[in-house]
Amino acid sequence: MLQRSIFSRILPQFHSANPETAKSLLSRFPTALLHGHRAAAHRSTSSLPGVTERTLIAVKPDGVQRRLVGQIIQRFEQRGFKLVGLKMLQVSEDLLSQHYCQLRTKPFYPSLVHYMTSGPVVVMVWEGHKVIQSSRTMVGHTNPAEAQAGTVRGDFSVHVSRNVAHASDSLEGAQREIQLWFQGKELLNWEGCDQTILYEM
Ligand code: DAT
Ligand code: MG
Repeated sequence: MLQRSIFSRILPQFHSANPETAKSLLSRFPTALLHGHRAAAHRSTSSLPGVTERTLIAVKPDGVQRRLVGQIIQRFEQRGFKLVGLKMLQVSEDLLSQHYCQLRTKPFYPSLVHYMTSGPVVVMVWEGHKVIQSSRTMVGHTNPAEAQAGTVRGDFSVHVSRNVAHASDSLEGAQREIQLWFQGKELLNWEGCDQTILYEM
């Protein structure tokens, strides 16, 4: 219906000058496009194994300060992953200590906390086939000096203490981090109209 209304709006002359022509054209508008969202709903991706895998991606304070949020989101969108949660927040030390609970004994932990609480972060949940593994590859090596060009860290950062983005590193890690950063109601289950193009259904 959305497509039908857009079609009607961009060609108003059909309606005013020749309503019958407009009606005829609309009736021939491709069913798959006209009812794309319904078709996708019928062939839900949720039945495909692994397609609803989710991961937590965060743009760290340096990434927000350097106005990299849009470019990082764009990489995940253009890859074909689906954004199901997004928010900006100032992280508390408590949340951060839970997030990085495995690093509490590391010598760099105090400076990591200082850096991560120095300004807002943008935290997201992305969904798709093997999104955890793929997003780790897209974000790149922990140490930007070793990160491949083409990765977020390899393109936008130089030092391990300011590596721009976070990506969950395993299924267990992703589930734990998503629950830590998001309430269930903040995550949206929605059918993308491109799912039948991205996946063999
Ligand atoms: P990753 O973020 O790639 O999962 P990690 O979980 O080992 O890496 O470490 C979390 C963050 O801690 C990392 O993104 C940056 C910081 N960090 C890791 N090693 C560091 C080091 N040697 N010096 C300073 N910061 C470090
Ligand atoms: Mg990690």
